[in-house]
Amino acid sequence: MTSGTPDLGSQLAKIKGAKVIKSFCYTCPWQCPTEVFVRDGKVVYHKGNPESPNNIGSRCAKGMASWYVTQDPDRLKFPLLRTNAKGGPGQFKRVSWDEAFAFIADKLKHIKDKWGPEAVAFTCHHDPNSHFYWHLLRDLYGSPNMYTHTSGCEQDRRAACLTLFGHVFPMHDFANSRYVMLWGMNMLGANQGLWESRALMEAKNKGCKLVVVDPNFTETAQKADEWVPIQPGTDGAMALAMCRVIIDDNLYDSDFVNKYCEGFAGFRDHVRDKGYTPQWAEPICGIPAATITRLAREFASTKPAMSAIFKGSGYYTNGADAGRACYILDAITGELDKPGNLHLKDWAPLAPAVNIPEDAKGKATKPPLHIAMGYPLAPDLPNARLPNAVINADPYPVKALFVQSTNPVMSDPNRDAVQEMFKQLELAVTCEIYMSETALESDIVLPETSFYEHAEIRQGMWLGPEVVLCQPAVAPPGEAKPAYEIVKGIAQKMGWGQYFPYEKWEDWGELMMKDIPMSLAELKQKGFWAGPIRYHRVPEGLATPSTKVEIYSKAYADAGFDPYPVYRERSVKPDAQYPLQVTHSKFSMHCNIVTQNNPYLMEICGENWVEINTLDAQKYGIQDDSYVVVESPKDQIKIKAKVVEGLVPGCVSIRHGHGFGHWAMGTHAKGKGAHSNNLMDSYTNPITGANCYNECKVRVRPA
Ligand SMILES: Nc1nc2c(c(=O)[nH]1)N[C@H]1C(S)=C(S)[C@@H](COP(=O)(O)OP(=O)(O)OC[C@H]3O[C@@H](n4cnc5c(=O)[nH]c(N)nc54)[C@H](O)[C@@H]3O)O[C@H]1N2
Ligand SMILES: Nc1nc2c(c(=O)[nH]1)N[C@H]1C(S)=C(S)[C@@H](COP(=O)(O)OP(=O)(O)OC[C@H]3O[C@@H](n4cnc5c(=O)[nH]c(N)nc54)[C@H](O)[C@@H]3O)O[C@H]1N2
Ligand code: SF4
Ligand SMILES: [Mo]
Repeated sequence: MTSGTPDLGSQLAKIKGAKVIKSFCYTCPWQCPTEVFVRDGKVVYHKGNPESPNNIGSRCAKGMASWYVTQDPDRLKFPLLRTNAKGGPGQFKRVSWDEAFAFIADKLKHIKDKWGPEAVAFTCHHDPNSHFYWHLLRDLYGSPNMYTHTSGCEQDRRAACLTLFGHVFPMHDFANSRYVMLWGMNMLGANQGLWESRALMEAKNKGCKLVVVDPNFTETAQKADEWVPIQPGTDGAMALAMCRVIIDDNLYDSDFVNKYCEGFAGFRDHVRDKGYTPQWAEPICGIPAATITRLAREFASTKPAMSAIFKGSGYYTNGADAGRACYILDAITGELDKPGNLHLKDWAPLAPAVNIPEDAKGKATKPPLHIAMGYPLAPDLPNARLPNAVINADPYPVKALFVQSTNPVMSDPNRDAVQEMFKQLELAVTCEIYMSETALESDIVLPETSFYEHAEIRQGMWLGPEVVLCQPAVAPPGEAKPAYEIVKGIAQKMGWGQYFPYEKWEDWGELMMKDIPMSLAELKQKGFWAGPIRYHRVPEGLATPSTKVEIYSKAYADAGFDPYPVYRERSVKPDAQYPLQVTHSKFSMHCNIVTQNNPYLMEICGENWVEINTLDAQKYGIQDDSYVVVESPKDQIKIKAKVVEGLVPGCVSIRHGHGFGHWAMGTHAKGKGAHSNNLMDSYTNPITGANCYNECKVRVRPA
């Protein structure tokens, strides 16, 4: 629904006396600002906040269906303590919050005494209010191991952005672009910000050329001017060959590279010395040399332009340098942080919600896990290596894991290893809204509130600096609590209650907003604060060690890696026994492992499937819409097959999100679809620590 469109739903809700609460949706990580209409304690209607630049009033199907979470009888309602031995699905008894807090505090004290604070790690996905846990476990307790699940997500992209641009999460200024090249980034399927998807299509309507490089003919590829059906795991070769053409044809921006880039001359020699030509790349990528040459020339001579990645070029052991190479296209053409480019957004100056005095801070005696594991360049924990730390005390013992809003048993590669890890942990605490597969492996399960039931103030995912707010709209189910109350409860049992003095969420909300030019009261009325969009930050100096775009990375050289991106083959390639390459992709109608207990979304998309090309389907006797067995050297699954034309022959695309016991207690999710994460082993990108879900070969046969 856009502003200006007659909005009968909201008029009706107002007539019927509903209260309107400004909030945001957190069904997927893009947190669209919303208006939630509440009457008699129930969500009766909700829509996008029409004033917000993030979604301009619109929402996606997942967001629209998300109100169900407030009434889902399968939600966790009480703290649950495990009563049976670890190693099988948990049996639990209801305990009071007081007992739960005391149990956790006792274990934490014991673990710190025996193993040190670094034996406790924390991980999360959507990180709803996770910073409260960090104040407790990092600042006071002293663990350096506060992580998120990024290695399962955009870890390669994040590492490339940090290395080259000193920026953790650039946005995309599609609206002003005239040439957009997306490497495996499915904006219109697995949507990122709704404003980004809209801006991309509006730019296209104004004549922007959209090129999608992806083995799969995705929703975005279907809307593109050109689909480049690349062989999986070979983006690095194509991007480096494009760089070579741009350099050899003198199409690079010499002023920009001289002033603002570190190591351009060395890079020019590097791509020549290594022989990275389109002719070299053709047999690797399966893309004709003439096409690579033409795309390079088009890209470099159309301005403004953007070459962007998300996870498509990642998920392989060679994904780190592939990502760097795709972004170096932006750097050498001088297409960075100007209108229409990759955008090095400013962050809002949000202050901490909790201030722990220096003299109260706990001290770690060991380095953070990612450093100790040998991944100094990893922007987050290489979480496929965490089972090894827990099971083998390598690099040092890890005894406790807090898991909030993430489901590693379902989401990380090699489910066997993840389950074994949970078996070995002395303390596994899962903070969830459902009895997830990970909760089932835990010692204690804490019911958290959903974004309809708690407050949160966070950075907005828009071009300018932005703050977005969600506010409690309805009461939580049972005794579910928000993270800020859970942390306060544990802290009190640890003897640290005085550091969490807030009585209501507005108390910490005021603290967070102190440097934002908007009061908390105004934020509650409006739902967001947005500052001005700025461009042209490169000449001001970037947050890299040299303050320039680091095409040459000294950090890489110091860590023993190639300072310039190189192309190497990935680790696992199909062979005679397992002739098909696995790739993964997401559903437009679901988000990850979050939405499969929603009956409305399950009605549209009730199970996941594997896509296979017509030629391969013929070869292996696979019928469309029939069930097949997908078998890797490690495991096998039974899953529905979709026979498609638009997929590079020789690879399959497994749609992610359903399957396994998922959720153990979710009526609508249980038993639907198949879970592919035990097909692959625990491959980790050697530079960034990213999970390599696509390092996996399979064979397929009718079930
Ligand atoms: N509707 C919906 N929206 C979502 C999500 C969701 O589950 N559903 N999830 C959210 C999250 S957590 C994320 S991280 C983003 C994900 O956003 P995307 O990364 O855009 O989503 P994926 O579907 O995982 O896309 C991966 C794409 O990479 C392609 N690919 C695989 N191998 C290669 C390769 O070697 N080279 C290239 N060029 N492409 C390759 C796949 O075919 C697939 O199209 O979306 C977010 N938004
Ligand atoms: N095979 C394969 N594996 C993948 C992917 C893939 O494409 N293929 N995608 C990867 C990507 S990009 C990502 S981002 C990860 C995502 O994997 P995870 O990090 O596991 O995150 P999600 O799947 O988003 O959500 C996990 C849990 O959060 C819970 N949850 C939802 N809302 C809340 C809340 O408000 N509070 C709390 N406490 N819990 C909540 C849900 O019940 C769910 O169990 O998976 C990765 N794994
Ligand atoms: S894009 Fe994400 S945050 Fe926005 S409405 Fe959809 S699910 Fe919610
Ligand atoms: Mo993700």
